[in-house]
Amino acid sequence: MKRILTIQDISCFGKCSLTVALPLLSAMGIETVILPTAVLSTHTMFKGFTCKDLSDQLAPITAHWRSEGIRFDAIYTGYLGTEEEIDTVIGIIREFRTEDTLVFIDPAMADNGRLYPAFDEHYAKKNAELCAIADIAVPNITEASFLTGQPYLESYPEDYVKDLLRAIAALGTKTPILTGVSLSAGKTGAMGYDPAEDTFFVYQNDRVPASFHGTGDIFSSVLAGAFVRGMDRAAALKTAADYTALTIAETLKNPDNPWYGVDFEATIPALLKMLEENGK
Ligand code: PXL
Repeated sequence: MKRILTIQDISCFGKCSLTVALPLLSAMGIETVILPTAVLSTHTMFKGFTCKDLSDQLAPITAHWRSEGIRFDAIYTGYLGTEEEIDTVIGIIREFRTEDTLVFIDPAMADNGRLYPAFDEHYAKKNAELCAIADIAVPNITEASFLTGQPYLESYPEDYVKDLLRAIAALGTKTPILTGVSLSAGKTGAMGYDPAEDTFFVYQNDRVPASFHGTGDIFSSVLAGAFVRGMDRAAALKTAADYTALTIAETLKNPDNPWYGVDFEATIPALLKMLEENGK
């Protein structure tokens, strides 16, 4: 069985970060090791959330793993609370990475043109250092603009997306994949760039007209899992994008749908079918 390490916070209530990554990756048949960076009462879109930073636990936990000889096929990082934590995580990746380890970075810090409440531009630049050592980094357009210093545009031509992708590759990312990319009216999806081949790859599906918190974590978890399962880029992007869209659509059917997250629990059987259909 493949084994992935995911490094993110636990937002106890709110359906994001580890409470999404762990169930989805486990359902995908991947042993999922967690390294919680902080425990929050809820995600930071709630007012009055509590937060206990666990940064001082990262070194002793990983030192123990090292003494046990534990290895990972992939390391997937999500929301990280502070710049110091990013430095620690860079150290952990350097230590545990082997030639075969997939380093998958989701620089979760911003959306819709704005940084999340806990972050500033200095933090964003620090995240660029993490993306620099990624095999795959999956910023959305807002995050990509903060990472690269390029302007944020709400509507854009395809060349804008390509420029952002090239700028992320210039940071050092081997394969950048931009999420939330809309290349025509009513469509949304992702576009990636292979700097070695100087080629772009893209997947678009119908936009479900709603936006929910945590959908970035759902997309990233499934995409990371799909790559770990050995899917090629096209199949991995399609699976992650289709699953996210389906999950948003299912959530909208729920008359009491929660604003703070999506009903991904209801669509796990469909995800397993998608994996079967892709032969992985
Ligand atoms: O979904 C990303 C995320 C993860 N963790 C925490 C967050 C957010 C987004 O706001 O606040 C604590």
